[in-house]
Amino acid sequence: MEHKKLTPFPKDFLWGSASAAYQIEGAWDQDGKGPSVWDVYTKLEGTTYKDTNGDVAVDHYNRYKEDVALMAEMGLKAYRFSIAWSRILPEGRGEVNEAGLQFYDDLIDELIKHDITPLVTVYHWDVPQALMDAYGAWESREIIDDFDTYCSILFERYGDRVKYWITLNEQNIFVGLGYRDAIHPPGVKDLKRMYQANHIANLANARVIQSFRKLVPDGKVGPSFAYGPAYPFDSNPDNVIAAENAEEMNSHWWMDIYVWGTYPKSAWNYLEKNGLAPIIEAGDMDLLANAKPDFMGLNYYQTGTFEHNPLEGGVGAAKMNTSGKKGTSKDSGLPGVYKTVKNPYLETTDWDWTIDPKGLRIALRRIANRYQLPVLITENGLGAFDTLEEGDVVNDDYRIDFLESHVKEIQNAISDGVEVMGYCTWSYTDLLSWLNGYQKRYGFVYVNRDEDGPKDLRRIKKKSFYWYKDVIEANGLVDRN
Ligand code: BGP
Repeated sequence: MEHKKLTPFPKDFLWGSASAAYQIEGAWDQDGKGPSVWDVYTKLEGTTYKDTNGDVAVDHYNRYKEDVALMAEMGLKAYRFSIAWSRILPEGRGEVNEAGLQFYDDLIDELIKHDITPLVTVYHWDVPQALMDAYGAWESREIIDDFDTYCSILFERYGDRVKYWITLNEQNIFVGLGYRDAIHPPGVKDLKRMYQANHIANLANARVIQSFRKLVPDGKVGPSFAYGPAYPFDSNPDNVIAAENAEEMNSHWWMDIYVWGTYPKSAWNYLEKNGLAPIIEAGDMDLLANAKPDFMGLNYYQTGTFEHNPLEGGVGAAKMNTSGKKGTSKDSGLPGVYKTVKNPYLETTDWDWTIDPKGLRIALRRIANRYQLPVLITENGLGAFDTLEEGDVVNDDYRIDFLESHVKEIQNAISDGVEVMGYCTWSYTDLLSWLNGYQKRYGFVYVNRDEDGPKDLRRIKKKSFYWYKDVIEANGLVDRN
C-alpha cells in the first residue's frame, strides 16, 4: 500500500547499532576469561578466512571508553552488545569471575553516562568450551540449568540498569551452521543432532525468559531471529509451495516456538517422516508455551527466492561465499522441499547477499501480523570492502545508500501499522566477521587492522558516521541533496 503521508518515527525510537563479544572484544584470555568454542574453533586450520580469529579483534575490551565516546559523539540512542559467557563463568558453570562482571558493569555505566540505552544479548554464539567438553553444550539438557544460572547472574547484576534483553542470537544460524553445514563450532553435519540441539536451545530460551520475569519484572526480553522472507520465483504453484516450505522450515520453525510454543505442522510432519524430529519429553511443550517474549528481535540482511526442487536428483547444500568474490556462491536446496534461485530484480553484495530494502518491510509486516508483537530490529547492515583514503577518509556512500533505503522501508512499515521499537545497524565499529576475516566491513567507524595483524587499531569515522548522526538528530531520514 502507498501512504499519502508517512507516519513519523516514534519519539523514543531506539536508533542504535550492534556488536557481539567475540567479534569486537579481543582480550580472549584477559582477566580470568575462559575459552569459548570460538576461541578453539578458529585455531583449527582452515576453519576461517585466512585463519583469522578474535584473539585481539578490535580490542574493544581495552578501548571501550574510546568506542563509547564515539557513540556519544554520534548521538547514538542505543547500543546492543553481547556478554561473553566464559568471561562471567570461565568454566561455563561454577565459579564466577568478578573481573568479567566488572567489565560489563563499567561498559553499562559508561553507556548510561552518555544517555545510550544498553541492549544486552546474553548469548551470541560463544558457549564456554568447558561445556562443550563436558557434555556437548547444546546437545545436552544439562545446558538448560547452566544457561539459566548464567543468565540469572546477569539479570540480577545488571537488571537495575538494563531493561532490554536479547536471549539467543540467531538460533537458526548457530544450529544450522554448527550442526548441518559444519562451518561453525562444533563443525558437525548431522540433521538429527541439529534438530535435537535446537529443541534443547528452545527449552533453555524459554526457561531463561521465565527467570527474567521474576528477576527483571519491569524489563523487556526477546530473541533475535535471522529472518529472511522467502519469495516464490514466480506464480507457478510448485514454486509457491517451495517458498511456503522455506518459510515454514527456515523461519516459522523457530518463531512459532518462541511465540506460541508450537512447531509448525508440515515441517514437523516432514521431519518425523525422515526420522529427524526432536525428542520431546514430558513438560517440554508446557514450558515452551509459557515463555512468550515481549518483542521479536529481527536480524535482517536479505531475502531468499525459491523454486521447486525435485526429490530425485534435486540440489543439495552448497558452499557459501566467504571470500568476497562476487558470484562464487551456488544455489542450494533441500531435495523435495525447495531450492534457492537468483532473484532477477535484486542486486547483490560482493558476498552474494541480495540487497532488498523492501524485504525488510515485508519481514516487519509478516512478523507483526503473524505474531502480534512489536519488532526490535537488532541487526541490519552492509558488509563491504572499504578503502582508507589519504587523510583518514572513508567514503562509504554505498553503505549510506544501503542503510538509507532500509530506513525508508522501516518508515513504510511503521506507516503500515507495524510497531517498530528501534533499529540497530550492524555494526558500530568494524569487527571480525566470523568466517570472512576483517575485510568484510560493516561499521560506521573504520578500524585500522586487517587479516595480517592488528596494526594500530586506530578508529576512523567513515562518511556514514556523519550520515547516521544526522538521521538520529532528525529522528528520521534527512534530505541529502
Ligand atoms: C549475523 C550475526 C552477526 C554478524 C552478521 C554479519 O548473522 O548475528 O554476528 O556476523 O550476521 O554476518 P557476516 O559476518 O557473516 O557477514
